[in-house]
Amino acid sequence: MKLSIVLSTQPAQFQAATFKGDLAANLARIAALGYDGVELAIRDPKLVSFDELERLVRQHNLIVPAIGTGQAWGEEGLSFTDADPTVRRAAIERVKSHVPGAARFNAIIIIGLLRGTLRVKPGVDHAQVMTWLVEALQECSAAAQPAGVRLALEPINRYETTLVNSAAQGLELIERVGAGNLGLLLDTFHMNIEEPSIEDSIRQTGGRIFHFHVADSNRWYPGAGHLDFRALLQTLFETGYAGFVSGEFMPMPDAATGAQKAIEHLRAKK
Ligand code: LER
Ligand code: MN
Repeated sequence: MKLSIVLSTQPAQFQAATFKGDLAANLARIAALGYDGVELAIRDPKLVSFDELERLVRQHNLIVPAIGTGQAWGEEGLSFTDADPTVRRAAIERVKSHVPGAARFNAIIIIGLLRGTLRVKPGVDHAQVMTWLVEALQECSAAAQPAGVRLALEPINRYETTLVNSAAQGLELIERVGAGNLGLLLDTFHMNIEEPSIEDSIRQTGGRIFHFHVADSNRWYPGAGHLDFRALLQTLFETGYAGFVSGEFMPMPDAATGAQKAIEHLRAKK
Protein backbone atom coordinates (compact mmCIF):
# COMPACT_ATOMS: atom_id res chain seq x y z
CA MET A 1 0.00 0.00 0.00
CA LYS A 2 1.32 3.43 -0.98
CA LEU A 3 0.52 6.02 1.68
CA SER A 4 0.46 9.78 1.41
CA ILE A 5 -0.80 12.59 3.59
CA VAL A 6 -2.24 16.03 2.89
CA LEU A 7 0.01 19.05 3.27
CA SER A 8 -1.06 22.61 2.53
CA THR A 9 1.57 24.72 0.79
CA GLN A 10 0.11 27.90 2.32
CA PRO A 11 -2.05 28.87 5.33
CA ALA A 12 -5.60 27.52 5.02
CA GLN A 13 -8.82 27.45 6.98
CA PHE A 14 -9.65 23.87 5.92
CA GLN A 15 -9.56 21.82 9.12
CA ALA A 16 -8.57 18.46 7.66
CA ALA A 17 -5.42 19.67 5.89
CA THR A 18 -3.34 17.56 8.21
CA PHE A 19 -0.10 19.49 7.85
CA LYS A 20 0.22 23.27 7.39
CA GLY A 21 3.01 25.76 8.01
CA ASP A 22 6.74 25.26 7.44
CA LEU A 23 6.93 23.34 4.16
CA ALA A 24 10.50 22.04 4.42
CA ALA A 25 10.08 20.91 8.05
CA ASN A 26 6.76 19.22 7.30
CA LEU A 27 8.12 17.34 4.29
CA ALA A 28 11.02 16.10 6.41
CA ARG A 29 8.58 15.00 9.15
CA ILE A 30 6.28 13.20 6.67
CA ALA A 31 9.19 11.34 5.06
CA ALA A 32 10.66 10.40 8.47
CA LEU A 33 7.31 8.89 9.51
CA GLY A 34 7.52 6.51 6.54
CA TYR A 35 5.02 8.03 4.13
CA ASP A 36 5.64 7.35 0.43
CA GLY A 37 4.04 10.53 -0.77
CA VAL A 38 2.58 13.90 0.01
CA GLU A 39 -0.71 15.25 -1.35
CA LEU A 40 -0.33 18.98 -1.88
CA ALA A 41 -3.18 21.39 -1.24
CA ILE A 42 -2.43 24.39 -3.46
CA ARG A 43 -4.75 27.39 -3.51
CA ASP A 44 -3.13 29.02 -6.53
CA PRO A 45 -0.13 27.63 -8.46
CA LYS A 46 1.05 31.23 -8.90
CA LEU A 47 1.82 31.34 -5.16
CA VAL A 48 4.13 28.34 -5.33
CA SER A 49 7.70 27.93 -6.56
CA PHE A 50 7.48 24.57 -8.29
CA ASP A 51 11.28 24.36 -8.66
CA GLU A 52 11.69 24.68 -4.90
CA LEU A 53 8.78 22.35 -4.23
CA GLU A 54 10.16 19.70 -6.55
CA ARG A 55 13.63 20.02 -5.02
CA LEU A 56 12.26 19.49 -1.50
CA VAL A 57 9.94 16.66 -2.47
CA ARG A 58 12.73 14.80 -4.33
CA GLN A 59 15.18 15.44 -1.50
CA HIS A 60 12.90 13.40 0.74
CA ASN A 61 12.12 10.78 -1.91
CA LEU A 62 8.44 11.61 -1.79
CA ILE A 63 5.88 11.20 -4.57
CA VAL A 64 3.08 13.73 -5.14
CA PRO A 65 0.07 11.59 -6.09
CA ALA A 66 -2.48 14.41 -6.12
CA ILE A 67 -2.97 18.15 -5.86
CA GLY A 68 -5.99 19.53 -3.97
CA THR A 69 -7.65 22.70 -5.27
CA GLY A 70 -10.41 23.33 -2.71
CA GLN A 71 -8.77 26.31 -1.06
CA ALA A 72 -9.63 28.40 -4.12
CA TRP A 73 -13.21 27.89 -2.98
CA GLY A 74 -12.52 28.07 0.76
CA GLU A 75 -10.34 31.18 0.68
CA GLU A 76 -11.47 32.95 -2.53
CA GLY A 77 -15.00 31.70 -3.20
CA LEU A 78 -14.25 30.40 -6.71
CA SER A 79 -16.66 27.76 -8.01
CA PHE A 80 -17.76 26.03 -11.20
CA THR A 81 -21.40 26.70 -10.31
CA ASP A 82 -21.51 30.28 -9.06
CA ALA A 83 -24.35 32.38 -10.46
CA ASP A 84 -21.74 34.92 -11.60
CA PRO A 85 -20.12 33.85 -14.92
CA THR A 86 -16.87 35.66 -14.09
CA VAL A 87 -16.50 33.54 -10.94
CA ARG A 88 -17.21 30.35 -12.91
CA ARG A 89 -14.63 31.37 -15.54
CA ALA A 90 -12.04 32.14 -12.83
CA ALA A 91 -12.61 28.68 -11.26
CA ILE A 92 -12.13 26.94 -14.61
CA GLU A 93 -8.99 28.96 -15.39
CA ARG A 94 -7.64 28.20 -11.91
CA VAL A 95 -8.01 24.46 -12.48
CA LYS A 96 -6.38 24.73 -15.89
CA SER A 97 -3.49 26.63 -14.30
CA HIS A 98 -2.80 23.55 -12.15
CA VAL A 99 -2.09 21.41 -15.22
CA PRO A 100 1.66 22.21 -15.66
CA GLY A 101 2.39 21.61 -11.95
CA ALA A 102 0.36 18.41 -11.95
CA ALA A 103 2.14 17.21 -15.11
CA ARG A 104 5.50 17.87 -13.48
CA PHE A 105 4.65 15.55 -10.57
CA ASN A 106 2.40 13.20 -12.56
CA ALA A 107 -0.24 14.13 -10.00
CA ILE A 108 -4.03 13.97 -10.18
CA ILE A 109 -5.92 17.27 -9.89
CA ILE A 110 -8.67 17.00 -7.28
CA ILE A 111 -12.03 18.67 -7.83
CA GLY A 112 -13.70 18.88 -4.44
CA LEU A 113 -15.50 21.97 -3.21
CA LEU A 114 -14.35 23.99 -6.21
CA ARG A 115 -17.47 22.62 -7.89
CA GLY A 116 -19.51 24.81 -5.52
CA THR A 117 -22.17 24.07 -2.98
CA LEU A 118 -25.45 25.48 -4.40
CA ARG A 119 -26.50 26.31 -0.82
CA VAL A 120 -24.28 29.40 -0.83
CA LYS A 121 -25.99 30.97 -3.83
CA PRO A 122 -29.70 30.12 -3.64
CA GLY A 123 -32.08 30.97 -6.45
CA VAL A 124 -30.10 29.08 -9.05
CA ASP A 125 -31.84 26.18 -10.73
CA HIS A 126 -30.37 22.71 -10.01
CA ALA A 127 -30.48 21.52 -13.65
CA GLN A 128 -28.68 24.69 -14.74
CA VAL A 129 -26.05 24.17 -12.05
CA MET A 130 -25.45 20.58 -13.18
CA THR A 131 -25.03 21.79 -16.77
CA TRP A 132 -22.43 24.36 -15.67
CA LEU A 133 -20.69 21.64 -13.69
CA VAL A 134 -20.60 19.19 -16.60
CA GLU A 135 -19.34 21.88 -18.99
CA ALA A 136 -16.63 23.01 -16.55
CA LEU A 137 -15.44 19.43 -16.02
CA GLN A 138 -15.43 18.82 -19.79
CA GLU A 139 -13.35 21.95 -20.40
CA CYS A 140 -10.86 21.16 -17.60
CA SER A 141 -10.52 17.48 -18.58
CA ALA A 142 -9.92 18.45 -22.20
CA ALA A 143 -7.26 20.99 -21.14
CA ALA A 144 -5.49 18.41 -18.95
CA GLN A 145 -5.64 15.55 -21.44
CA PRO A 146 -2.76 16.59 -23.78
CA ALA A 147 -0.45 16.84 -20.74
CA GLY A 148 -1.48 13.35 -19.64
CA VAL A 149 -3.01 14.78 -16.46
CA ARG A 150 -6.00 13.13 -14.76
CA LEU A 151 -8.72 14.80 -12.68
CA ALA A 152 -10.68 13.27 -9.81
CA LEU A 153 -14.12 14.43 -8.71
CA GLU A 154 -14.77 13.91 -5.00
CA PRO A 155 -18.26 13.15 -3.67
CA ILE A 156 -18.57 15.27 -0.50
CA ASN A 157 -21.06 14.87 2.33
CA ARG A 158 -24.36 16.79 2.47
CA TYR A 159 -23.23 19.15 5.24
CA GLU A 160 -20.59 20.68 2.94
CA THR A 161 -22.35 20.71 -0.44
CA THR A 162 -25.64 19.78 -2.08
CA LEU A 163 -23.85 18.84 -5.31
CA VAL A 164 -22.70 15.21 -5.63
CA ASN A 165 -22.75 13.65 -2.18
CA SER A 166 -22.60 9.93 -2.92
CA ALA A 167 -20.31 7.69 -4.93
CA ALA A 168 -23.24 6.79 -7.22
CA GLN A 169 -23.92 10.48 -7.94
CA GLY A 170 -20.21 10.95 -8.63
CA LEU A 171 -20.20 8.05 -11.07
CA GLU A 172 -23.30 9.38 -12.82
CA LEU A 173 -21.68 12.81 -13.19
CA ILE A 174 -18.36 11.59 -14.59
CA GLU A 175 -20.24 9.35 -17.03
CA ARG A 176 -22.21 12.40 -18.18
CA VAL A 177 -18.96 14.34 -18.65
CA GLY A 178 -17.57 11.44 -20.67
CA ALA A 179 -13.83 12.15 -20.35
CA GLY A 180 -11.44 9.22 -19.93
CA ASN A 181 -9.08 11.30 -17.75
CA LEU A 182 -11.83 12.15 -15.24
CA GLY A 183 -12.44 9.69 -12.40
CA LEU A 184 -13.48 9.70 -8.76
CA LEU A 185 -11.82 10.46 -5.47
CA LEU A 186 -13.55 8.58 -2.67
CA ASP A 187 -13.10 9.78 0.92
CA THR A 188 -13.96 7.47 3.83
CA PHE A 189 -15.11 10.38 6.01
CA HIS A 190 -17.75 11.43 3.47
CA MET A 191 -18.62 7.82 2.64
CA ASN A 192 -19.33 7.05 6.29
CA ILE A 193 -22.02 9.76 6.18
CA GLU A 194 -23.48 9.11 2.72
CA GLU A 195 -23.06 5.45 1.72
CA PRO A 196 -25.36 2.67 2.98
CA SER A 197 -22.35 0.36 2.62
CA ILE A 198 -18.86 1.75 2.07
CA GLU A 199 -17.64 -1.57 0.65
CA ASP A 200 -20.55 -1.88 -1.81
CA SER A 201 -19.95 1.66 -3.06
CA ILE A 202 -16.25 0.98 -3.54
CA ARG A 203 -17.13 -2.16 -5.53
CA GLN A 204 -19.71 -0.29 -7.64
CA THR A 205 -17.26 2.49 -8.59
CA GLY A 206 -14.19 0.27 -8.86
CA GLY A 207 -12.17 0.96 -12.00
CA ARG A 208 -13.15 4.64 -11.91
CA ILE A 209 -11.48 5.37 -8.56
CA PHE A 210 -8.42 7.55 -9.28
CA HIS A 211 -7.58 8.58 -5.71
CA PHE A 212 -8.61 7.68 -2.15
CA HIS A 213 -8.78 9.77 1.05
CA VAL A 214 -8.78 8.19 4.48
CA ALA A 215 -9.99 9.64 7.76
CA ASP A 216 -11.90 7.84 10.47
CA SER A 217 -15.59 8.43 11.25
CA ASN A 218 -14.73 11.44 13.45
CA ARG A 219 -12.28 12.80 10.83
CA TRP A 220 -9.38 11.99 13.10
CA TYR A 221 -6.60 9.62 12.00
CA PRO A 222 -7.61 6.07 10.93
CA GLY A 223 -7.90 4.06 14.11
CA ALA A 224 -9.44 6.92 16.12
CA GLY A 225 -13.05 6.14 15.16
CA HIS A 226 -15.26 3.22 14.20
CA LEU A 227 -14.45 2.59 10.52
CA ASP A 228 -13.26 -0.89 9.54
CA PHE A 229 -10.16 -0.05 7.50
CA ARG A 230 -9.20 -3.70 7.03
CA ALA A 231 -12.48 -4.43 5.23
CA LEU A 232 -12.66 -1.26 3.19
CA LEU A 233 -9.03 -1.29 2.05
CA GLN A 234 -9.29 -4.96 1.12
CA THR A 235 -12.34 -4.13 -0.97
CA LEU A 236 -10.54 -1.16 -2.55
CA PHE A 237 -7.55 -3.27 -3.61
CA GLU A 238 -9.84 -6.06 -4.87
CA THR A 239 -11.18 -3.58 -7.43
CA GLY A 240 -7.64 -3.37 -8.86
CA TYR A 241 -6.96 0.05 -7.32
CA ALA A 242 -3.23 0.76 -7.57
CA GLY A 243 -3.17 4.41 -6.48
CA PHE A 244 -2.34 6.06 -3.18
CA VAL A 245 -4.23 5.86 0.09
CA SER A 246 -4.01 9.46 1.25
CA GLY A 247 -4.54 10.64 4.80
CA GLU A 248 -6.75 13.70 5.02
CA PHE A 249 -7.73 14.13 8.64
CA MET A 250 -7.69 16.77 11.34
CA PRO A 251 -4.33 17.43 13.00
CA MET A 252 -5.51 15.89 16.26
CA PRO A 253 -4.17 15.63 18.90
CA ASP A 254 -1.50 17.22 16.68
CA ALA A 255 -0.42 16.67 13.06
CA ALA A 256 2.65 14.52 13.76
CA THR A 257 0.89 12.26 16.29
CA GLY A 258 -2.12 11.78 14.01
CA ALA A 259 0.14 11.00 11.04
CA GLN A 260 2.13 8.48 13.07
CA LYS A 261 -0.98 6.75 14.46
CA ALA A 262 -2.50 6.63 10.96
CA ILE A 263 0.50 4.94 9.40
CA GLU A 264 0.72 2.41 12.24
CA HIS A 265 -2.97 1.57 11.95
CA LEU A 266 -3.06 1.36 8.16
CA ARG A 267 0.16 -0.62 7.76
CA ALA A 268 -1.17 -3.15 10.27
CA LYS A 269 -4.28 -3.61 8.10
CA LYS A 270 -2.58 -4.46 4.85
C1 LER B 1 -11.53 17.61 0.47
O1 LER B 1 -10.80 16.52 0.01
C2 LER B 1 -12.64 17.15 1.31
O2 LER B 1 -12.71 16.02 1.68
C3 LER B 1 -13.70 18.11 1.70
O3 LER B 1 -14.18 17.82 2.97
C4 LER B 1 -13.36 19.53 1.52
O4 LER B 1 -14.14 20.32 2.34
MN1 MN C 1 -11.37 14.48 0.97
